[in-house]
Amino acid sequence: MRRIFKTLFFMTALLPLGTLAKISVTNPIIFATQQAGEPTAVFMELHNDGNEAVNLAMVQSSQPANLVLHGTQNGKMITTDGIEIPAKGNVKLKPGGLHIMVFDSATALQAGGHFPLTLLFDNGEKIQVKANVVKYSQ
Ligand SMILES: [Cu+2]
Repeated sequence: MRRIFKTLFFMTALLPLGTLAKISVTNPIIFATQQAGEPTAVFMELHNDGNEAVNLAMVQSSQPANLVLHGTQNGKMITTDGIEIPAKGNVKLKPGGLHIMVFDSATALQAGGHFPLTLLFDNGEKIQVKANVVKYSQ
């Protein structure tokens, strides 16, 4: 009896996560900067296990900075309202394409460090990641 109760409790505890966690993130990176305030960008790969498209709607950081979702059109960066991750699909944020722009960082970002991010999706999911600060490269 006791064991059943334990098992039930365990399953119930896992259920909300199992039904919600559709988005996952791999290889989040941000380019290092020489000084505070120098614009930089975050890249990563987003995966959607769900049956419906999900949009990355907003990004925040516990570190003071101004974060904006950017796309690229005709070689120029443009602000975008959301980054769509197709159902059962992936989106790669990469230089020259979609990215998360970081303006007005209060500190310079040194290679080897981390930059904390909270990704907010329009399905209510919220994912915290630590982007690895890497040397600038194309
Ligand atoms: Cu940009």
